[in-house]
Amino acid sequence: MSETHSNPLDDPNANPFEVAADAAADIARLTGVEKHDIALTLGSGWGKAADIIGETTATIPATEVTGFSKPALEGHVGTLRSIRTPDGKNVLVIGARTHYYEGHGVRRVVHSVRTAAATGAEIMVLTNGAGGVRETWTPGQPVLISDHINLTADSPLEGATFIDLTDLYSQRLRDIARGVDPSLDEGVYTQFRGPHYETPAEVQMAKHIGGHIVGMSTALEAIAAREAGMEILGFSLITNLAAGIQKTPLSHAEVIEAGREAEPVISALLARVVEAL
Ligand code: 8IG
Repeated sequence: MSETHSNPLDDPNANPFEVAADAAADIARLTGVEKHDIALTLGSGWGKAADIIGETTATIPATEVTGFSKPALEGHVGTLRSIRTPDGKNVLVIGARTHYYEGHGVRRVVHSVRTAAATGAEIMVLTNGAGGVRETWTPGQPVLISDHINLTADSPLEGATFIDLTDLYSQRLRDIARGVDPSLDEGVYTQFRGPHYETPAEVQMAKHIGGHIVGMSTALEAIAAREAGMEILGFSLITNLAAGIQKTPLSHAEVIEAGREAEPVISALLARVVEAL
């Protein structure tokens, strides 16, 4: 990906919270919405939710907001949208996730979350497409994230910033989601660095240490969201069973296809959950 504009977060002397405050000011100016109440990051398969949560009042290319960059990946949208729900909540929908495997550093990965907090959002909803470790799960199934294991060996926090991660994925918010769909299962999200999928042995390791979902995002974002004081709700769309759990090789095409098929159902679910928050 060629970048014509330099990103302020690439300056090691930049204060990432000041960059996020600048980004939030850009969003307020470009959307005309002074405060957002809920922020929503839409991962693979979840994109359609933006169309049914409410009325889109503004759509901004991510490249117009300080510190954001174009998404590197098919299936990801490079826009930020401001949506007004029927009951009057302002939802900031982030369709431009920067993944850790892109190699721009963890500050760039969590910039959208810090920006969401700076816009005033008290609730951060993180969604993703991921692999399932539990054999009982089937591709196309949404599951709640109950906790995570961060295998990136990195953190978005810098210095002696000791943040409590008990109840990181809020029990209160999971209960609300289950009120909408009592059949929702939940599991522990295990973030690998990627971009390769796991070996079957690595999936067995994840299983043995207590992981149920394998993915390449979300855990680092959740940590930053908690640092910023937000309450977090996490959803994974199981697009494939993890390597060795399913007997066929994994492919990005399969992941996109599973997402496409599940999209109407999980988007409707997410819209109902957002309404209930
Ligand atoms: I979609 O099986 C999706 N993302 N690490 N493993 C990891 N990330 C994923 C997978 C998977 N499927």
